[in-house]
Amino acid sequence: MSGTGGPTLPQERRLVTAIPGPRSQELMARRTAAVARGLGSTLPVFVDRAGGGVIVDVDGNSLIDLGSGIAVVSVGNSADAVVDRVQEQVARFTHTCFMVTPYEGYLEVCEALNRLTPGDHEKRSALVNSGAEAVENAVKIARAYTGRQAVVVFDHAYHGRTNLTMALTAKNMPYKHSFGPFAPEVYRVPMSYPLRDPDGMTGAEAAARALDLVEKQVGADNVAAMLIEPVQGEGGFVVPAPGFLPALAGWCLDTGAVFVADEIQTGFARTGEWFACEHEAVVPDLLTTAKGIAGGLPLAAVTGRAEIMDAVHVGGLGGTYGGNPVSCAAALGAIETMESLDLRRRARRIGEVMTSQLREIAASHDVVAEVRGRGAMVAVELTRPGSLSPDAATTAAVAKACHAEGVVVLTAGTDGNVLRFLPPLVIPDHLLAEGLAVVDKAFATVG
Ligand code: PLZ
Repeated sequence: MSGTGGPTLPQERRLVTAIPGPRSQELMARRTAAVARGLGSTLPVFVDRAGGGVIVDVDGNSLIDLGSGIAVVSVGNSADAVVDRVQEQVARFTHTCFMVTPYEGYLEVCEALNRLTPGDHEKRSALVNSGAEAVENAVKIARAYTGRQAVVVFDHAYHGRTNLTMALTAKNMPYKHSFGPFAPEVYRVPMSYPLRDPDGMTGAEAAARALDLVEKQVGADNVAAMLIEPVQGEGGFVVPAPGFLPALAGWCLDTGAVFVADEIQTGFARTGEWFACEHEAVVPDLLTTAKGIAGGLPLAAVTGRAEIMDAVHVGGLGGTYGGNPVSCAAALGAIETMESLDLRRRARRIGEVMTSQLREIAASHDVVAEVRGRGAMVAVELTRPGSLSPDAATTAAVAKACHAEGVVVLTAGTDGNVLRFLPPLVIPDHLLAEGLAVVDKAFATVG
């Protein structure tokens, strides 16, 4: 066992002060004085340690983690293999810049990505620092390959906070408000959203609705890339109707557009497969990854068909820190952990437990309009009973009640009315059950 961190922590919920405790409150005051106001925080507690399914704060409270730092620490915080490989690498060298003098760890991560992503065609990968940067690069590559400019995205999409990715992201507040002008040549079309689409609309029909707009308003010949999250993350874990993704991918194949799957939130075993596209046997041309790839260290990637990836001129891709050797070591440790612990299987199991428990909650609280998700990526959407009118206030109140009881849950959705669950895939069964019992109680308390 390495270090004194994550994996050795007692796997228990333990509240020894109110949330936040006095030490966290002191740090919150310093934070207000030192940190820019634009950065929000879901919980006002400061972290001392974390591992497995718990986060221990500076007051000694042990919280159940049902968020994984937004789908990042799927292998748990400070997972042994991540810590070991990072420690070994950090002592050997911390940075040379892959564009100056390369190193093997970068290759090993690209080889793993080329092996694990859908499709057995020849692939190439490029490593960058953040999800937004991966998405930006995917667009650059698709434009270079096709010689076209337009990018098609979907309602409720989230792709990042940089200038181009703000344009690609749907929701104004808080991501875009007052930050324009945004990048041009971005076109938004309707997503398949079974809860909110006309009754019985199939995936193929939802795709036809979107593609008709693309053909009339953009023109098939102008589309460089169609970019989509196979299950939307920040948008509220919207799972498109079966057939939607295959129809879009098929249209891209027919028209020469590059089909890009943004698997930054869904990737790396989260949904029960390595990548969410696999649930419908969709093979994207390009795929973006980040978050779960490196156990918490900053790393992201674009992976895809060799002929598309290699359409870019030498020197056209890069960045000082992209594929940092310490992050690459962490990624190799995370991937090794996912394979050795069979975390895809564990994600499916977690998904079954969460879905059945949340369905029970839904049965007794008519504010829950739907329970949905894939694998260990499950959400409930809250509406005013008997309608589809979003209920953000109750969603926020339930989340707050969970936080007060020491369970970290996140919200999502264009309307802020989705409660989402993304536990670390190594969370022990008893903690998952206890976390969900707290959620149940929170619904009862909020009424
Ligand atoms: N694409 C599908 O989920 C990041 C955003 C948190 P970065 N989602 C969490 C926040 O409020 O900033 C995300 C994603 C999908 C792209 C991104 C962007 O990844 O690593 O945050 O840039």
